[in-house]
Amino acid sequence: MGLSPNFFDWLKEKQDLVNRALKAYVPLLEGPASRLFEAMHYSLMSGGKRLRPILVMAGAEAVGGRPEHVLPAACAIECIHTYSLIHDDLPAMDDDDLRRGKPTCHKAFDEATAILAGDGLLTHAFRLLSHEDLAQNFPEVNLLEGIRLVAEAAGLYGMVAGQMADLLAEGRKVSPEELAFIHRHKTAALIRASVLLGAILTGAKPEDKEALSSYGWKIGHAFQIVDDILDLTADEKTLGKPVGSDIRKKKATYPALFGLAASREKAKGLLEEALAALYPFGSRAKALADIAFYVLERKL
Ligand code: GRG
Repeated sequence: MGLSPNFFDWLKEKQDLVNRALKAYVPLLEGPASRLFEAMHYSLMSGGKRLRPILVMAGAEAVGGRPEHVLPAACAIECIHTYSLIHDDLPAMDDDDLRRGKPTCHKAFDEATAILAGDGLLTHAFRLLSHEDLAQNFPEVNLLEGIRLVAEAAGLYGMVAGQMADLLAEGRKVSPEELAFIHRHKTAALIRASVLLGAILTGAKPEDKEALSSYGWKIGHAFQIVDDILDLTADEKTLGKPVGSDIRKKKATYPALFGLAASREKAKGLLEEALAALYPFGSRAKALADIAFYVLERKL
């Protein structure tokens, strides 16, 4: 078992679909505030993998939904992800000059514009989650459940809290429990919410939501562990940042605490658990299974 032979063609097709939808659903307005829209689009369209929006579509598919029906929600998640990267790169946070090999938003524009671009993307995400194109295909009660899910995962029960804990952990050794808290909140919460969002909009049964939630947590944790491994081992050119930069910043990472070999083993174990959670969905979860393999094997 492993990646389907045509996985990368499939991935490219889905990435193109997301890119077209982002252009359609995120405004690029002329006028006195045009710089804001340019900055938002600069970061939004700068070559992200689109993992989270593709998970939204694959989550819908797993419970019998049509991927194109959840596109506004998929774009909303990518807006939130992009906002988090823009703010994370700011001097007050990680102070990074490069993201995906290009100048970060505050370097290409300026700090105030980058803050507002992040704010604009986060706010627009909730406009998209309540979009009439979603309301046309799904009951509004499903939209409301999706909005609640995303607000929790992006905010105080997820990413924002995880980012705070991560910043507070900088420069000192953290316990395994603290590291697990950081990973779960900062990274895994939004990844889990992406899968669940597609399923919830489509009208998933409680047992389906439980299984997809489990899958989401597992691949979310695996994603962060692999990210830490790549940061340690990949070269400067591919990542656009110095080798081991998170380690040099004395960040809480899995390899720093447990070593490289144990980190690889942990990620593999999580992949197996994620695949096991997909069993009840049969062939409808093929995309989700492929994405789990991709999370483990990715090089970028
Ligand atoms: C500022 C509230 C706030 C949160 C920031 C996302 C985040 C929290 C910090 C980014 C630091 C980081 C590198 C976290 C590791 C996980 C992660 C989000 C990696 C980047 O995601 P990818 O690889 O990015 O999906 P692409 O470039 O493909 O979109």
